[in-house]
Amino acid sequence: MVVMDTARYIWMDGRIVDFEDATVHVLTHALHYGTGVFEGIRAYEAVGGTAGFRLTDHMRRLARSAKSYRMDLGYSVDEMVEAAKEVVRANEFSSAYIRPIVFLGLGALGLDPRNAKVQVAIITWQWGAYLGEEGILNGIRVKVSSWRRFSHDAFPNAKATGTYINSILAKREAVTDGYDEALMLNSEGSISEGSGENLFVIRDGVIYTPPLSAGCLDGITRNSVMTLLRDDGYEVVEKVIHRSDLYYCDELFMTGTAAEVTPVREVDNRTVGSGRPGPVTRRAQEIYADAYTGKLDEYTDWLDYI
Ligand code: PPE
Repeated sequence: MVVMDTARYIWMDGRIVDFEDATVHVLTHALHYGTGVFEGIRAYEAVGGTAGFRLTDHMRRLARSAKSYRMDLGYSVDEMVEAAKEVVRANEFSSAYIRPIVFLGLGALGLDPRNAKVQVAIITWQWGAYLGEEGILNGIRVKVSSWRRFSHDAFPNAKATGTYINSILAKREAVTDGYDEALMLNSEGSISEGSGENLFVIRDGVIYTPPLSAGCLDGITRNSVMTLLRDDGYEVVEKVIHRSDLYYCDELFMTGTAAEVTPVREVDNRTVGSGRPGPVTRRAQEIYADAYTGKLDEYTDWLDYI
């Protein structure tokens, strides 16, 4: 999946180090308890040069995630943005996936980690189509997982490393059963999100997505796509979505930094719409790509040039 040897340099605790030197100790608190927060950002070749798409917004979310877990990031959002740029430049990437991570290191084990040192790293690598080239072109097959999404009142709405074991259970079940991706219900039984993506449903020309209270991540791609589609004249509604809504809809797609806009062609062995990516999905893919490549003047604020 991730071709780690393409990145020669990693930013770690304030400086660029060689790939081989970006290591941690086995007593790292986050290894034992999942006490980390992270981000995923893509940088693209855009009009005017390589640019991180909503890089600053991602670093803001990282700072919020850290705060919610009482971790002192130790760098400002601007410093984190600069560090991300620095590591992409050091690796001479013209496009890249960027992974900042903030985690508790050495100094304490046990559940009161006040003495554990906060460590910060920014890794970058080349990451192709998250759900496969074929998936982004023609759509993926998903199944509703038997694993529920962790409840929104059990964890802050943050991107924390530890919570991903819930997504991994769902993803592995889906892949083992022959599907591309898992969709998770929340504890109330309504649709929350995919293992690593938000979800959009289209019916009779209206676009629906679950509200944050359904327990989904406050996705930056979700937010971008909602804005772009609304500005394009579509009605986009945040609404509780049930499993059967997926069976009766015209189109379905998933969004995420890694997944971008990925069409869904089948849910629980039922064909979605015509079985081919529909017009709204195609339009969402098109305007999202135009936005991240800097082709739309209205959204150039979303680009942080590297
Ligand atoms: N929900 C989850 C659970 C999630 O992990 C992601 C991103 C999203 C929604 C979409 O969020 P955003 O990227 O802000 O639009 N998943 C990241 C990591 C995936 C991974 O496998 O690692 C990503 O897309 O970078």
